[in-house]
Formats: sequence, C-alpha cells, structure tokens
Amino acid sequence: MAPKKMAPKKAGDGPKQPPLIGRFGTSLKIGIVGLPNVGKSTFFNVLTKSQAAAENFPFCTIDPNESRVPVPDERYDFLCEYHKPASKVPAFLNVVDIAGLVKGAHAGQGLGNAFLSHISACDGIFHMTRAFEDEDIIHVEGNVDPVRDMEIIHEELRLKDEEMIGPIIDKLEKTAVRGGDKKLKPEYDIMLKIKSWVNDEKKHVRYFHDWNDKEVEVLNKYLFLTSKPMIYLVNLSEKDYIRKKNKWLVKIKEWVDSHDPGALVIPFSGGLESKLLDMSEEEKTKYCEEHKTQSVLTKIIKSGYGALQLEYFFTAGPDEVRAWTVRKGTKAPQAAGKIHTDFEKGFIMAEVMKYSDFKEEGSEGAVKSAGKYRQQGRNYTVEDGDIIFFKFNTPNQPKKK
Ligand SMILES: Nc1nc2c(ncn2[C@@H]2O[C@H](COP(=O)(O)OP(=O)(O)OP(=O)(O)O)[C@@H](O)[C@H]2O)c(=O)[nH]1
Ligand SMILES: [Mg+2]
Repeated sequence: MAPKKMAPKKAGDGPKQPPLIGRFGTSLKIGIVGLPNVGKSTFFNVLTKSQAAAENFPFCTIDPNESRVPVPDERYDFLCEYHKPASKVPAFLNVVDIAGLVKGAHAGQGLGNAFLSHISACDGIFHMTRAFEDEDIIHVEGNVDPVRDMEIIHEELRLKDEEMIGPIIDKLEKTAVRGGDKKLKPEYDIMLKIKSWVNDEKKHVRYFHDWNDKEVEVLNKYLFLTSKPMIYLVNLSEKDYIRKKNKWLVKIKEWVDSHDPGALVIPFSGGLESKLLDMSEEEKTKYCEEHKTQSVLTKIIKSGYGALQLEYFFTAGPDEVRAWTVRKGTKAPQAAGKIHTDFEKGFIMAEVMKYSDFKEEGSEGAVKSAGKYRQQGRNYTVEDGDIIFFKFNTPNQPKKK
C-alpha cells in the first residue's frame, strides 16, 4: 500500500514561539532555582512524592536531588483505561533540586560556582521566589521581597554569562580576526552581538525573541545560563494562595513582563501542596471543596515540560500504552526512531489517529470508518497526542510494536 501524501498541518497559529535555544535530545531536565529557604526542596519533595505515590513508578528518584516526575495527562489516562494494557509508560519530566543561590554566587560566594554548574546542566529553570511571610524561616536578605530576589538571581546568572563571554570573544579574536581563520568571523560577529546584549544592555539572552538561525546555532554551542527558559513559581502562604491575593503578585507579574516577556508566572503554595499530599483522596477533595481551592502541581509539571519544547505521541494497545517524548516539530521517521532505530531506518509510514478522533469515535475501527485514520509519510510532522502505529521494513523479520 502506497503511503498517501498529506500536507503537514500547521502547528497552530498561537503566539510566536521563542527560538529553540538549547541542547537537542529529549532527556532534558528542569532545575529548581532560587535563593536559600524559599521552599525549593519542599516543592521538589512534593513533586516526587505526589506522582510516585499515585502510580508507584520505579526509578523515579534518580539521585537525592533529581527525579523523574510523570507528566499528568488525561489522554494517557483515557488510553490506559480503554486498553487496560499490561504495561503503562507515561512521559516524564526530569526535575533537579538545586541548592540556594546567593548574591555573589557568580564570583564563588556560598559555593556559588558549584550551584551555577548544576544550573548549567539543566535545560530549563523553575525560578522559585518566596512571597510568604514566616518569621521562623530565615530570609537570607533579611526580609521578604520577591522582586529584589528575582533581580538577584537574574543578575547572578547574567554575570556568570558575562564571565563566559569574555574569553570566548578573546579566543575568536585571536583566530578569526588576527589569525587567518576567516571561517570563524561570522561566529565572532555574532558573539559581539551577544556580548552587547548581555554585557552592555544587561539583558538575558532569552529576552530577545528574534535571534536568527545562525545566531541560534552559536547560542546552542555555548548554552548560556540566561538562554534557558524560565518559569516563575511564586511560593505563597496557604491563606494567600486560597484567597488568590498577595501584595507582591502584581509587582512580580510586572517585573517578569518587563524582564522576561512571555514567561509564565505561577502562584502556588508549598505549604498547601505538602498538606494535600498527606491526605487521602477523599480528604483532599473535601478540603479543596471546603476551601474552594485546588492543587496547581499538574499545571506546573505540564508547563515545565512545555518550556523544554517537548511533546509526546502515543503508542497504544493491549500490551502497552506509552508516551514517547520528542522535540516539538519532529518528523515521523525520527519519531519512529525513538522507539527503535530500525523503525527509523526502515520507515514506511506512520498510521496516525488524532486523540480527539479516537475519543470521539470510540474505537480504532470507528475512526477508520469515519475516514479519520491517516497514513502519513516521511514529511509528516508529529503532533502532540497523536496515536501512531509505525510500519517499517527491516532486513530481518519486521517486528510489530
Ligand atoms: N510557611 C511556609 N514555610 C515553607 C513553605 N515552603 C517551605 N517552607 C519552609 O521553609 C524552610 C525552607 O524550605 P526548603 O524547601 O528547605 O527551602 P530551599 O529553598 O530548598 O532552601 P535551600 O535548599 O537552603 O536553598 C523549611 O523550614 C520549610 O518548611 C511555605 O509554603 N510556607
Ligand atoms: Mg533545598
């Protein structure tokens, strides 16, 4: 059967995505960054325990500071409910708990350089800031002021980049300007632009959304701290979280809008989330109804995953329901390659059902009769939530997956 040619569907007409700066690959991680004592470890523990307890996945704790958190997804739940498969594998977000950064960290204060190298190993940042008052919990800066705190963190990361940029330019100058290696001249010019942006304008790399492809290539080579996507988590007291009121919220939002346009700000309460975790499902529901509130963990996990520019497709059947993580914009053969390299090498076609069609029609057969089961070729760009069955050739026996 010849694969039908389909025009790839446009991936939504939403606001323009910032350029994809960062490591390639799909085993990316997001680090929790902030001043000491803002609630990072509390949040990390909540993340780790909540999901691990619910599904009992093995190997969720990678080391004491790193864990794989399953990404909650109704579509995945529905597919598991439908197929009742022997094996279930959701998508995971890798989260790293990083020790608190203090002012002067870029210059080595408070073990600063070690912390900064932990951030460097991450691909995205949950920037946690404290907006809860509690006299028993010491604040390194003496009082609660999340805007000042965000400035401290931003500045430490920027200064670290500044420190990196100098030697890169010196080295390029030696070879591309004074030396004979003219090939490196474009990189040198781009580095000058990055330098003027970061060192002179004192902005984060991420702030600028219009880096062109050549510039992104250079940025991907150096992976500056300020190019990593950030999501701002505002840790509120339970009371403030429930009443959705806190004197800092508007100021934080304004600050983020002017220093990191487009970034998400998510208010949450570490206190409430830990409390909910210790309750049974029933108690939790009752408590949330009584207080007209709900946990925001799902939103945080999904946003973190999205910030890394990851998405997943499903393979689903009675043996296994599984979410496969790919970079946004991945083509069908490369997506197949996530499952097995043979799938990519011998790629014939992808048979694709949209999740919404599956849900609506009620079965694979019904999707087929409705003409919504599509055969896609090599140029098909996989979309989040696609349910895919790959057909492929191998020199050996073709194996079904
Ligand atoms: N009142 C209140 N206390 C909190 C909240 N979240 C964390 N704490 C307390 O704040 C203290 C520090 O919390 P951690 O989660 O260890 O803070 P951290 O950001 O990991 O600190 P470092 O690892 O030292 O950078 C602990 O005593 C927590 O119990 C919260 O939402 N409300
Ligand atoms: Mg901690």
